[in-house]
Amino acid sequence: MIVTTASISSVLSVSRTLAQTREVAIVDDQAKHLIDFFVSSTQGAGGKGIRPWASVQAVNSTTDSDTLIIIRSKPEVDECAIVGRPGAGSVLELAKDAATHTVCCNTAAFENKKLTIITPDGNEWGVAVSNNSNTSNCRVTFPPGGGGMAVDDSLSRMPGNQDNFVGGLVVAATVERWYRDSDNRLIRELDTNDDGVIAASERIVAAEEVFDFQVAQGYDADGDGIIFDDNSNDDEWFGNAVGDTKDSGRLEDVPVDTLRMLQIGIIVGGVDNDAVGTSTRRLLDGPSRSATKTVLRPTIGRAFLRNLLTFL
Ligand SMILES: [Ca+2]
Ligand SMILES: [Ca+2]
Ligand SMILES: [Ca+2]
Ligand SMILES: [Ca+2]
Repeated sequence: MIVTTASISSVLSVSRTLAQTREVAIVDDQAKHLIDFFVSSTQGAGGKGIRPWASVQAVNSTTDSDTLIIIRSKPEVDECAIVGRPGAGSVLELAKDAATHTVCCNTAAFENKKLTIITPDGNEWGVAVSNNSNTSNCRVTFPPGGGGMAVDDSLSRMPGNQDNFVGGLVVAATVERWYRDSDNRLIRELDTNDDGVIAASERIVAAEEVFDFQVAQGYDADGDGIIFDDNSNDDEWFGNAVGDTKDSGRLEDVPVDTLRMLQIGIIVGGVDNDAVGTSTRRLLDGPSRSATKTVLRPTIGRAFLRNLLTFL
């Protein structure tokens, strides 16, 4: 009897282990697919005059998941040079000459479209929806005006004087926003019709059972070609250590164009009825995440911003 009982329990234990191994493999596979997707997405962000440091933006939370914003130029719309800011208000004048007149003065290309307005060095930018594009005088308007262009502050890094955009570029762009909601879902918002509003159809659930989503930004602050990482508040990564702030340690006053890499991390969970107790995991500077009867698997990917090669 004793031998039999021991045999049965060891068989049970083996099958429990197999089930857990299988669950871990499935969850790891899901996490890997998501991370591979984010690494290639962020490496391909930007384009045209949108610099990498403008095209991938992270909104860091110290208590919850982060938000990742990816801005991409539209390949089918030409970028246009800004030649003036008539009236010092919400109107920009674009280049017109024999070759580009029909492109840069094209109402259909710029009216009611989300545009990225970029300073000549690419280090300051505004994202705004133009409500009017005038074919005859080649001007685009960013309402409501009243002294300046109205931009989406959450995406923009505006110059002190909007005249500094003159000499820069206007680029048609799409904006994707990724975040995790309170139901452990990874959400993607994409304003496909460019009206500045996210409709229900423009919000999709990309993955479920996502227990955390974290983004860290790597800067080569001292220009030595290395992004120093010791998982602290005094390295060259922002968002990799609990309590990280940009103005702690060596990232204080770091220029925006020293952004070189991202870390994108995700904790994916899978139901595991054989699991005993509560599993707890933490990722980068995120909070501890706990779940019962669940396998929690953290995965991190690193993306080198490929478009930098164009600008260095
Ligand atoms: Ca974070
Ligand atoms: Ca919309
Ligand atoms: Ca460095
Ligand atoms: Ca750090």
